[in-house]
Amino acid sequence: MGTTSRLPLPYDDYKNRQEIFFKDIPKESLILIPTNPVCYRSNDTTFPYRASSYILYLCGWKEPNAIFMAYYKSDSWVTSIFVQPRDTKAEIWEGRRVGTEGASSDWPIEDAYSVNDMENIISGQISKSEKIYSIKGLNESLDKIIQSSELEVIDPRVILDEMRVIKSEGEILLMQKSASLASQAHIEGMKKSFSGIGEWEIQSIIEAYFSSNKSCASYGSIVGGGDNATILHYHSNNSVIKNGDLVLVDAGSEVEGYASDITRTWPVNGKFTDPQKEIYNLVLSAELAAIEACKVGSPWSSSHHAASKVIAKGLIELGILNCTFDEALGENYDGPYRKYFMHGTSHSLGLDVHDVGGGRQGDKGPQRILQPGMVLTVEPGLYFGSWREDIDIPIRYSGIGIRIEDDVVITENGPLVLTSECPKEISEIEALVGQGLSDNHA
Ligand SMILES: [Mn+2]
Repeated sequence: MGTTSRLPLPYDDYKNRQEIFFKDIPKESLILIPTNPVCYRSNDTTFPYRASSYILYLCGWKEPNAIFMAYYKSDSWVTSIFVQPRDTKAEIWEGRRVGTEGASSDWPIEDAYSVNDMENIISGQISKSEKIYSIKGLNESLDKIIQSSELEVIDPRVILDEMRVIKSEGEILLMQKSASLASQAHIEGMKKSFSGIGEWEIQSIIEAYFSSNKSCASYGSIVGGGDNATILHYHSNNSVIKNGDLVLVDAGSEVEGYASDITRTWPVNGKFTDPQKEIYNLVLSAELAAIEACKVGSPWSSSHHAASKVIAKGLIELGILNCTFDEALGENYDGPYRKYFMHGTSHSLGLDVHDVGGGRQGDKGPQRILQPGMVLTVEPGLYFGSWREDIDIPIRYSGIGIRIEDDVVITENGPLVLTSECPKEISEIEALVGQGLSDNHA
């Protein structure tokens, strides 16, 4: 029969992570890391299950109702996991389970217990401990047991987040797979676009590509045609895209838990208009400058500052802003260019699409310095919603929304773009759009 899951990374990678994690934990502590709860969509039907990134990171466990536990005994840390036990009746309905035997033999964990025994076993461990390291709010039963102990509870994410910021070679390989898959999916979307296509149809082309490769979307795909591209988290995807309009597609896949995150913007009829070209090339220059700024030793904000400078200068040149460069940029990069470029340029990418480890270390710590193995997105954009009453823009740019986003690894040899298979030059895009259509759309 065999197990229903397998480890995406070598067994020893998980063991090493656990060891590094334990180094920061006092020996009289009990570690309890619950996974995500199952979420209901409607009545008794659930959303597709996704384990917590922390439990995936520590031991690769994908099934729900699990808790990773560790405590110090004699002279070493003992790792264990609570899992759903084998249960023919439940498995007939919900699917096969790894069970306790499978967990302790094939996963990087010494002992495995049934989750049905958690109260007794955890209470027993609590009585031998002085502190608890746990993540609250994911497992109600666990929270109750912990609360009744009256021990100090410390959030282990402070330690785990810093570990997760730097990706291993194995993780970067998985992220490269995820990025390549999403790049190909965007190319499929470009090839099958035509005037009058529905946003939902482009969404389905891209997501079909994910599922046909045993992957899934790492977040809700954004497909916005025309003015809809000027709404940053547009999710309706229910409008028809007119001849002459651009479509902005922000969609990424997940491979073995690791996310990719790509945005491309293309004309559905295959030809950029002059005003679209002007804005597109400005965003592209900003994106290229921001990627170049992704260097070891530079502050986290380097990519955003590089993109912002190009955008501010370009907006003046196009007559959209009527002021000096310094005024356009503002003292703290908060000048009027922000009316059209409202978001940040980069976020961390990893097990979570908006991964842990943002611009600062901890909440109020110093700005993070870019180091080899960090993976971040670079995604400047410009948005001229015709519906916006708060901005004044030349009519030729009204209704244009453009974002270009790639995934970048920081390396000693400069930025490595994981999404480089996905074209972004105007000539490359124009050559692709509509090329995969059958005759009735050509
Ligand atoms: Mn992103």
